[in-house]
Amino acid sequence: MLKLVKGMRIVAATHNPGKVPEITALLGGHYEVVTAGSLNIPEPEETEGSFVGNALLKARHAADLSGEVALADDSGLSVAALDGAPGIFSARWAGPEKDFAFAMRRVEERLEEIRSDDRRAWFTSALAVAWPHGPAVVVEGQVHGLLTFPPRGDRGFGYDPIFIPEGQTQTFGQLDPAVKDSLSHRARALEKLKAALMD
Ligand code: ITT
Repeated sequence: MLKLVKGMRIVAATHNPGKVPEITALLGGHYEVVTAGSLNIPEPEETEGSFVGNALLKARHAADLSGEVALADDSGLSVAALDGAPGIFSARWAGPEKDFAFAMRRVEERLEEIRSDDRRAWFTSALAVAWPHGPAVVVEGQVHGLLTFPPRGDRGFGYDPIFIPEGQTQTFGQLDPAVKDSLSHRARALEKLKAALMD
């Protein structure tokens, strides 16, 4: 049976510095987390058309190159009025400079262009674990909420300052990281992963 054994080393197959503290906190100190970047594993091209596909691709790439178990996250913001955009293109909307102030303005401008006042949105995280040249497991979690403009707060990363999760009045950019980690898309995906792979 596939299991993640406590204390083992897991390669976090991400090059996004915003995700690393969240993944480390969510793994609850039970595992030794090293990043793909620190092992000089290059970032693969995300060629799949879904969060699940890209998470599997990134985990497989890091596991095969490192020879260790790897965990990858593929995630993004989907806006109801924009038919789910930016979705899997969330990172790419920030351009090569990874400018998320620009990406958040782009979301606001698109909503203005179509004159929509529907502010519903959700984050998705697909988490994949792959064994080197072996099997892989993937799960998905979501959190729904509302967008707000202008951006508020300087915590978190990416689109956090424009997203108010259901049941809260502040954005992920304002909330304590522990609150985000208790209800985020990534936390919900990790709950499923724990049920599947952890004792
Ligand atoms: P890796 O592939 O190296 O992990 P990346 O930034 O390219 O890094 P993704 O392809 O999964 O990762 O892009 C996800 C983007 O969606 C990310 O850059 C953020 O802008 C956004 N995003 C995902 N989770 C988020 C969160 O919890 N808060 C804010 N924005 C988030």
